[in-house]
Amino acid sequence: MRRVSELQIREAIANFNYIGRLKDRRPYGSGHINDTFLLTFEIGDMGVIKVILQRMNGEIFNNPIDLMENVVGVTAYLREKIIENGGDPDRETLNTIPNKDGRSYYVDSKGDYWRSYKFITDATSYDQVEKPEDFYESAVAFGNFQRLLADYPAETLHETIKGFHDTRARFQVFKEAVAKDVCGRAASVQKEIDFVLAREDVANVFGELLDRGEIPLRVTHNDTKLNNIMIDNFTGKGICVIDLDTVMPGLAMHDFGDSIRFGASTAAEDEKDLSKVSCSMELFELYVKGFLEGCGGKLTKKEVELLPMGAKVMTYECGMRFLTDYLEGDHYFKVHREGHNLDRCRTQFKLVEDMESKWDTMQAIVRKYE
Ligand code: ADP
Ligand code: GN1
Ligand code: MG
Repeated sequence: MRRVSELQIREAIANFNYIGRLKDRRPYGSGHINDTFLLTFEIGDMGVIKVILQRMNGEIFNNPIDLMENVVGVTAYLREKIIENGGDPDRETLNTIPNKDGRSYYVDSKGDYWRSYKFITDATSYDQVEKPEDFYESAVAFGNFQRLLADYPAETLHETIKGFHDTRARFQVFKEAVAKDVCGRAASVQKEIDFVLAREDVANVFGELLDRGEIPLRVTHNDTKLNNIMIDNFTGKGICVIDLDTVMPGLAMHDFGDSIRFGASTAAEDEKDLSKVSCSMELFELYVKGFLEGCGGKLTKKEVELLPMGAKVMTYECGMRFLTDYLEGDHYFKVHREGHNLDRCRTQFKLVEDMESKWDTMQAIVRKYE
């Protein structure tokens, strides 16, 4: 995606319904997809207020209007549920700030789409688990999110990225990337390529179960990494699920699995020293417990049984996506150094291997909470 220019940022700021004097503006967060800024305004003598401004990634999300329709629909629905439950709708769900025409997005003169959210105060999004309790609370919150949306009219949701977690289809895309080898990088990563090819069964497992009607589609988040949840700085509760770009019909096991891949790892997603990377069974167990509590009995026996498989499939898929992007010249995920996507791919494959060696333990843990 083209770098965002100074002029574009100024234009966007001028076109949202903000008041007060802009005091500070800085790039924010560590998401791999959108360009996020934190703006601080001073409103007369009333003090300062922060907001989030984002340029949406128009290459990845090619229909930002549909996407924002999903976000507005889901957040309005959640808002009502939160109010019913006596919660604070300004902190417990995202709230869009309209542009000057009253729309939930602004299109700038370069054709890029922007949106703005109220800033969730006194809460943190973590890139790695610092306290195990935070991970447990994030599990409860992601489980809750799924439960709260259980009756959301799924047919009104647009598919913002086609086949987002269709691992079978991603396997084919990966093979094409290897065959084309546009950057001439394939020979240097044969070991990683072989790792993917040797596990085609992992790519197929959920597609086959869906084909046979053995698992249900639900409204899911589809990008449940730890930094997509805000943890309250005082209570330690997971108060708000953010990054709603990929809320679509999907699999409960994917939401569970993506959290494990990112949060139960003992190292960062881009750690270069693979000896530091493993899947913590303590964190895995905490997440199983929290997620099932949050889901409140909504999952079928089969879905619960398949949770370890969800962790393995999502970790494998993510590693394959990083490797595909590396082979294609790093056009999808933001990279901050040479070989960044390859480093990320390697941590994911190390995690998959580690899960394979701990498979019986993972299954035994899930059985404890069935
Ligand atoms: P990406 O798709 O690039 O990951 P996100 O929507 O997840 O974009 O935003 C990136 C980061 O910005 C988040 O991880 C979080 O730290 C921060 N963030 C996003 N929205 C808010 C918000 N409403 N309040 C506070 N922080 C936010
Ligand atoms: C991206 O947007 P962000 O940074 O929360 C990606 C996820 C990957 C993740 C890997 C829309 O998530 O699917 O699992 O990076 N989101 C999209 O860290 O592709
Ligand atoms: Mg994010």
